Amino acid sequence: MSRAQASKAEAVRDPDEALELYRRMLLIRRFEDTVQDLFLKGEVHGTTHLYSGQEAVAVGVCSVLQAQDRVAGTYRGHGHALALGVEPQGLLDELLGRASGVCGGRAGSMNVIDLEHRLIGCFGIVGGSIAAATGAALALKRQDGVAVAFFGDGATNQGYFAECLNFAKVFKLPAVYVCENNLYGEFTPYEQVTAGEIRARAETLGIAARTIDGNDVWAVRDAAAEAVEQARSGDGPCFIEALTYRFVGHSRSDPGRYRKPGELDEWRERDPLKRLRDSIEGAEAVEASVEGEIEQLVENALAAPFPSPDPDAREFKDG
Ligand SMILES: Cc1ncc(C[n+]2csc(CCOP(=O)(O)OP(=O)(O)O)c2C)c(N)n1
Ligand SMILES: [Mg+2]
Repeated sequence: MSRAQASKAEAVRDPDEALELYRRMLLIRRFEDTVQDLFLKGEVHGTTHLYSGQEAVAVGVCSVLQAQDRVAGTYRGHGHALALGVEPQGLLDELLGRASGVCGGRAGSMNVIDLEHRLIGCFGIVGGSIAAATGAALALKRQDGVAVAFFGDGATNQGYFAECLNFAKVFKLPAVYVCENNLYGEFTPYEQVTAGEIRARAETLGIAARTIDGNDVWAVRDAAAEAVEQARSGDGPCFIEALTYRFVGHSRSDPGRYRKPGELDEWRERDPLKRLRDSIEGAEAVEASVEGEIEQLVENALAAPFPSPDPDAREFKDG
């Protein structure tokens, strides 16, 4: 059986769900390409940390969440936001510092919050999302909700990580910890700064943990469905280590010269979008529609007004 046939055989999945997962991943990819273009034109204020390459993680996890659940993302958070259904126009306007941005143009790329779409925040502090989601899980315990923390491999070396996982386990909190292991913390290969297996750090606390292929959206979705169900049922927190890779530099100024020779090409072979595309019908129509959407987003964002310079003026809805 060829690889394409094998992936087609696996695709006894709901075709509508497959298309929706593809649409969301593609929206994130094209959104990030567009942010980079706009950044180079001087339109994006502050810095950016793009999510390109890691789309399957946010999309797979967020696809199994319910309305009462909550998510904390990182500074690489455009993907987390879009996977949750944050309006792409509001997000792009935010990055361009416009009053119509989801935070009134005052948060920029790294600190987006959109409570209406379950996003309790994106955090510039490495590991901040772990603490925020743990706190949310404490509240959600009474509301049948689950809190998800997305964070990187580097964040597992922060004090928050040990403190919060311990707290969540002891108090059986409905939290799902999703470590996006993209092999680097900023410019440092993770194995140079991380002792042992990341997953084992959760396991040693008695937290159910697994390592999955984070570039396979179905693997992510299935692992997340199980973890979220366990957390919701009152059995306490779960941990997922999703192995993935970022296709671009850490942030705007990083050409990624520390990558091992051939590494980027190898991971591009495992591009989560390509892998899903091989197994679905109707991808072209989705691609045309996302392309049109992106063009419109850019036109609207560039034409949108900036906020008032008055720091007390609030153009956005206070959550
Ligand atoms: C507490 C803290 N320390 C250092 C930094 C600087 N910093 C920003 S991103 C980053 C690397 C984090 O790596 P990882 O957690 O693997 O996430 P990734 O960037 O790979 O998504 C560092 C050290 C920070 N923002 N916050
Ligand atoms: Mg990392």
